Amino acid sequence: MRVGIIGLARSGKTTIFNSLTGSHAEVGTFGSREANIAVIKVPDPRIDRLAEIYKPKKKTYAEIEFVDIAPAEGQDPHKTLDPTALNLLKNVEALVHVVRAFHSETSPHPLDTVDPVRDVRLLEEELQITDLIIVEKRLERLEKEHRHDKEYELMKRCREHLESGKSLRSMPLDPQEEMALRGFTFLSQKPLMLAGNYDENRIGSEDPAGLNSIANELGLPHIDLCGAMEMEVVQLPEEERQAFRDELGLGEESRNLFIRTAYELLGLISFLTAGEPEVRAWTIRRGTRAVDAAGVIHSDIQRGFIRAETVAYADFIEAGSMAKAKEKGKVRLEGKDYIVQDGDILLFRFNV
Ligand SMILES: Nc1nc2c(ncn2[C@@H]2O[C@H](COP(=O)(O)OP(=O)(O)OP(=O)(O)O)[C@@H](O)[C@H]2O)c(=O)[nH]1
Ligand SMILES: [Mg+2]
Repeated sequence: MRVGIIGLARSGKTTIFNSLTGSHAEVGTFGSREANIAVIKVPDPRIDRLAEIYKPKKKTYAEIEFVDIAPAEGQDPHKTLDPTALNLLKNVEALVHVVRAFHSETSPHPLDTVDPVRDVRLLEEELQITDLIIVEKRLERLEKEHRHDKEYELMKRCREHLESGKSLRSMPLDPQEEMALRGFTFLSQKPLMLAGNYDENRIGSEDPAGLNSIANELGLPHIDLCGAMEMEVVQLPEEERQAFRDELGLGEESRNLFIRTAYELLGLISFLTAGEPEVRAWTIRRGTRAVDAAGVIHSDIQRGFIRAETVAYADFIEAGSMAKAKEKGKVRLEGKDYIVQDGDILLFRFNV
């Protein structure tokens, strides 16, 4: 699972990237052209528990790769995306928009004033326009070929939707249309979460920046944090972190909380595989069919899919072992179209 971190210049993207991944990428470089990339493990007590039971050779957590995008130097300060960024974002499955709500004289906002609601609207618009350009090109092409088919109708709907100032993620699609759009990797269709980056003294007060209301208006999930402080904490030696957090009244380790929240808010779930060689969590989007989940492990398993032997994590733990879970009738055989649930322990039967 790959997540892109986007936002206006100097909104604290790299700072938050560092605090999430424990990296030490340079902050305040004002548009360094290097994207920062790091992989983190998603904390998951279910994996720890399954590993105690199976004593596997290998224990593998779900992973999220964060890509920290840097806006190009010298470009329009209202913009966050350039060809390099667009290229990187093609392959991300979800987006975190870092919205600046902190004030800093040494590192001023590129638009001079701190106005999170404006920034959210700006970036939404940028994503929509980026998609609209692709849609229009495609429509031109289809018209030239006199193809007034289903795709043509779908593209026209996309155009209308985008032109009315809405992102594609809010456009209802049936599974066939979903498939038809997949190849375009539309940015405004990717799940997006807002991360409000606050001054330390304002975090926790009642919606100081209006982010709550804009998030609600646009139907976007949203969290608040203080990037600068989180980064400081993460870069401390582990044994000093808690004392520092207590001193600042920061509460529990918010890095893990952020990761789990991001995971949920972005509509991600894990299915599990368990055996002696490996206990492992795999990331999928909520609503994924069993046959597509199989493809996350290997395309052969997807191609040759027969059935998925399925047991819910809680049922498995309650039964105590796979044999007992079977005895109790908790292990089901599911077909291709079964919608995989968070925590399903799956064993795929396939034939290639
Ligand atoms: N006070 C305060 N300053 C912050 C916070 N987060 C980031 N900063 C400062 O803001 C400046 C920009 O932070 P970066 O993390 O480099 O921002 P960015 O979005 O990656 O910037 P670009 O990559 O240049 O677009 C730095 O000087 C940070 O120290 C915060 O939560 N509070
Ligand atoms: Mg940066």
